[in-house]
Amino acid sequence: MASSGSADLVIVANRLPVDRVTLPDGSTDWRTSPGGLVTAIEPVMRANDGIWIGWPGGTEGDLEPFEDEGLQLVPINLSQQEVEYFYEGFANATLWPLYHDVVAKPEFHREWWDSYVSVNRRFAEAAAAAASEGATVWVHDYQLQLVPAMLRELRPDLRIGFFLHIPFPPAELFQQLPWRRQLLEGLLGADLVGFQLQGAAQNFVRLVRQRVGHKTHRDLVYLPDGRTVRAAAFPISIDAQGFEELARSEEVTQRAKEIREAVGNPRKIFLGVDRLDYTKGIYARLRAYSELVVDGHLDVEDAVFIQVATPSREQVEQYRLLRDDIDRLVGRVNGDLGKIGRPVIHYLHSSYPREEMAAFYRAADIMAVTPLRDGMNLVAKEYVACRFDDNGALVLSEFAGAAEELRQAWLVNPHDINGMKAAFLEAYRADERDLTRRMKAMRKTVRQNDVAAWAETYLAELAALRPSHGKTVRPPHRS
Ligand code: ADQ
Repeated sequence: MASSGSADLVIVANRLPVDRVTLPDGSTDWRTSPGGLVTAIEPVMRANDGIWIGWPGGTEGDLEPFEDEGLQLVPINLSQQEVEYFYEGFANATLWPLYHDVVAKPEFHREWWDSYVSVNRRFAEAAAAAASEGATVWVHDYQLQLVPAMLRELRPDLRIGFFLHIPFPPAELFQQLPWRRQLLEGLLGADLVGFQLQGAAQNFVRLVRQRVGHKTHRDLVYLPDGRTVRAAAFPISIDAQGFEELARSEEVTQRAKEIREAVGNPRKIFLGVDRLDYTKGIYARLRAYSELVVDGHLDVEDAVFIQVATPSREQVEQYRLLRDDIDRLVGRVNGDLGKIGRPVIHYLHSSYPREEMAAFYRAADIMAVTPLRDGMNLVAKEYVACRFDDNGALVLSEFAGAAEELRQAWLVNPHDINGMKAAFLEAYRADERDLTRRMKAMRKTVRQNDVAAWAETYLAELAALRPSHGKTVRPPHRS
């Protein structure tokens, strides 16, 4: 057994919750990255003096553990080849497309897999070294599916949780993977395997029964060594109150007005906000919208589409191709249909602070969230949280996890261009009463199930599985 460290709670995720920034004088510093996971986990981390293990980005090796704003961070260094094989390769060109319904073709390369195994081992070893006797270790996402079993072997005393942020595919797709059994066995190292949706947990249990041959009953897997693993759904959410407060602030109110003016004060603004990823359905969405203009249902004087796309995974071939496709589509649509000062689509390929995102959400009348497949989709929930005036319309893909909760949205099949056009028009023409009724119900859902509740529920259920085993994680201090 590896010697134990001092932390009662260890978070293991591909990325650290901070980004390295270069200051004007050339030196480097760390800035907390604004992701939802940090918001969710930070309070529990602080209450338990937790440690976060992750890759800081880049390939500058030999970074030592450090503290940033009271958080203990342990960087895992990756070589250039590991970035290419483990991160861009196996994680983002094999697993990502395979787990998202094969909307792009997954590539299978043995050297990528070897790199995935060795990087997962490095994360597991770092977790084993950081965790105290009986500690709780919470491993996150598809990049680290082998960590639970590797860690259990090193440290059987630990309580180990795993949460998958992306969909878990049906058996028919998963079994294409040459290393399917190893991945399932990797996940079975955890006590609790969490998914966004019930259906994903069921896919997992069924695969374990078929491919690994373990006995299962409902959400439980019985291992030959007497251990039981539970697979269950924990739909992730957002800091709903934080977003609402931001949206209500004077600055954001003013900025939302400026945005509306800057795009010519049209009757209605459509908005799309995504990482620039082929799973997000950006191309089909913009095509559907532009066809409404071609057909004469929408006029560029009355309506505009703002598409905000965060640069993402730019070294991966599929993402470069997507960027070119979107660039061309936007150029053509604006060239063919726009007028001076009235483009059909405003396209912003950039990342923004949370305040600016809140201003976009407040400025938009119709939010279009139309992924081809998405684990949850936090953008949909952020939009709802910002609409404190109970208006605004959400057009939401049936294939986003969020669709299971946000039933009052205009639900669409993102492969059906005509269906999407119809939903956009309905949302555009909806009367105030209809909008209010739908938004009120969705806001209630998002407020009640926020990200703090998500983290607390997950950790409580993990602790409840084997109550006599391991220490208890303290709940976050409430402000
Ligand atoms: P993502 O695929 O990244 O997350 P999503 O859930 O929509 O997708 O989260 C994106 C986040 O990035 C949101 O918080 C959004 O505000 C932010 N963002 C998007 N564009 C931005 C921009 N231009 N500038 C700044 N911020 C921007 C994965 C899964 C999802 C799952 C989450 C959480 O793919 O399905 O919901 O993890 O589990």
